[in-house]
Amino acid sequence: MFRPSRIEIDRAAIAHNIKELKSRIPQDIMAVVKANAYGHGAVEVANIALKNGATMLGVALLEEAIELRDAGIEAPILVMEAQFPQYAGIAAEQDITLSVFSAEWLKEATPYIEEKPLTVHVKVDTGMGRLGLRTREQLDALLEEAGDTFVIEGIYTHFATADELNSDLYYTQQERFERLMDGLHERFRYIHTSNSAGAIRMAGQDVPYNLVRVGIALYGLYPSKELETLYTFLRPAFVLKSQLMQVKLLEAGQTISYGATYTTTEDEWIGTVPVGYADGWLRKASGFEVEVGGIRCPIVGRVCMDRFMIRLPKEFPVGTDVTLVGGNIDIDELAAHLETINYEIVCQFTNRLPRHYV
Ligand code: PMH
Repeated sequence: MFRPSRIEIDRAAIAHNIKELKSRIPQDIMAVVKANAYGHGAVEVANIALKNGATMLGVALLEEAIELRDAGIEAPILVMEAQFPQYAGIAAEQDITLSVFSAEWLKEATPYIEEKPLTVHVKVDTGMGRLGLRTREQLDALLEEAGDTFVIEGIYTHFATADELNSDLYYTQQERFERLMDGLHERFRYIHTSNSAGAIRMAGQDVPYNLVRVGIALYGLYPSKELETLYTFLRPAFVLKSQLMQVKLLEAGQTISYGATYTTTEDEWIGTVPVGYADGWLRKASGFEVEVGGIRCPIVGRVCMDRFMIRLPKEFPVGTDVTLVGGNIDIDELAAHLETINYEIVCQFTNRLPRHYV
């Protein structure tokens, strides 16, 4: 790799986060490593998580599950996004668990399943309005359809507002789920409702759930500011760094970048940083700050495809480290500047930025 720009993933932070979670909750932990482990690297994170207490992995796509199997990972993997029934056999062959929510799907998938039965978790929609069955009749019909072709191993739902402490919907969803489950708890090996926020909120409560699906907390980030008031043990694992590629002194009246939106007002030291919007460092980051030598420096002018410029307080040598995310640059502060959430920030960086595991 020639470019100095890189994402550094702190393995010890991920191990710490999962161990700390494990010490607080009685449930088994599914490490949610979809979307390349929220940009952190799926295979690497899966291995760290499994080594430190997770017993299952969660992904969105069948492709993502196969990537983990191809890397030699043998732990159970749940695909949480719906898949078309014609791919059921491929999942069964590789011991990949799919999410299902209708008897019709099972019927359509049956001809594609050969020797090995397909393991499934039933997805229940209790208020997210996204995926899942909504009535007990639909659940009963699905259970009836299963036969020997399917192992109905689990059932689950997903909260829309677990990260909002004053949301009634969070409790309404739990009530709906329990109403639907009436008398059926023994039927399933795994019953799960919680993401990171739900897992922590339920810590210490006596709940009939034995698995949690943990994504953002694994990466050391908080699902929301409100949740940060409940627990503070997480350590972020994600750092984005680069180095100064050019440093120059411009006199007053010089313009910077496309559209010439920034003009120097005095003699200014300007540094060029080789990360741009093609790496996922968005144009909207213009006006935000990065860190050079412990000092925060403003991004001046528009972010380009491959680079952007910053105003330095003094001359720095070419090759000086620049921190874009992590260290003194809090990811939630960047998220606020970009009018988004930390989840979207870590997912947005493209594969042009190499991931280094430190
Ligand atoms: N379970 C399901 C079904 C999910 O979709 C997600 C995250 C998680 C668990 C983990 O959530 P956490 O990262 O808050 O712990 N899914 C998404 C999503 O679809 N958009 O943002 C996060």
